[in-house]
Amino acid sequence: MPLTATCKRKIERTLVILPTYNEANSLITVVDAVLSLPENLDILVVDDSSPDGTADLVKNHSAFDKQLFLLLRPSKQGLATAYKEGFQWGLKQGYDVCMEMDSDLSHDPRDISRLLQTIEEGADIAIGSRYLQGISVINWPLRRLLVSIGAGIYTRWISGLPLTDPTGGFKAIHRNVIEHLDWEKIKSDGYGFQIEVSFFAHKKGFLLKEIPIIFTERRDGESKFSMSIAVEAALRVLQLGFFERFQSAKKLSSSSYTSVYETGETPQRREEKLG
Ligand SMILES: Nc1nc2c(ncn2[C@@H]2O[C@H](COP(=O)(O)OP(=O)(O)OP(=O)(O)O)[C@@H](O)[C@H]2O)c(=O)[nH]1
Ligand SMILES: [Mg+2]
Repeated sequence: MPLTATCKRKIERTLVILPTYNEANSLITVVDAVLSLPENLDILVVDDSSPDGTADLVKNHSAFDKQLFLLLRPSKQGLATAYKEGFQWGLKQGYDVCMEMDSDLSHDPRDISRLLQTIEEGADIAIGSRYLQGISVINWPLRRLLVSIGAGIYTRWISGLPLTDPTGGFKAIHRNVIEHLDWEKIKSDGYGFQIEVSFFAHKKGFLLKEIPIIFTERRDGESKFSMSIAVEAALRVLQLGFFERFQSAKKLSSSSYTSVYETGETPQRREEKLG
């Protein structure tokens, strides 16, 4: 559905959630870049007591407890729960939009404005895609690139999720999605979380829109990517695929489900329906 001016909605407060585990070398550069944007954004760092002292850098920043907040967890608990807790914090504080972003400078803070504009134009989730205009990834080893591209093809094929970059982690999410998503259905600890959020939001009738971004390999710190995270995501996608087939079978028998792409619903109408 083309997004039109009639779908425009106002975003007053946005929270950028930055999960961190040992990101002391890059975090403050990311924080300062986000705070310097004209949108007047707030930041929540969700740190799992990083041994490198990432949390202390947050506490010592001049914007701490004004525009920069810290959720400190006692131990490393994974990306998924970091975002889940961050979203709930954002809802309680009354933010209109919560953003997901890495703290390692792989995501360019200057792309935040375009993601937010996409939400203003009517999308419920705006996703930065590395594969919307060819391959826009800088400095990744070939093996990592092939894993990412393969994961995208596999996820689209098995689950039917219509995204060019279903594992991408640079997103703006409107609070309606956070309020209405069935969070207990989201099981992954790692990257599968990104797929699950988009999958269940799409199934619920929310409008997902991708915009092109350029992704740059981290320059500092260590990757938390692991084969176990990739396997967890692959198995979860299989389950989602079964879920999808089951839903399609139910749809054929009851004709009850229509996606937003078919109905052309506006966010306002969906809000009425979901509210
Ligand atoms: N709080 C918290 N943050 C995490 C955890 N695992 C990863 N992160 C953060 O989540 C973001 C994404 O993780 P990355 O390791 O950069 O994952 P990636 O971008 O796919 O892989 P690389 O860039 O190759 O490292 C980074 O900001 C990490 O510091 C975790 O267990 N807890
Ligand atoms: Mg990264």
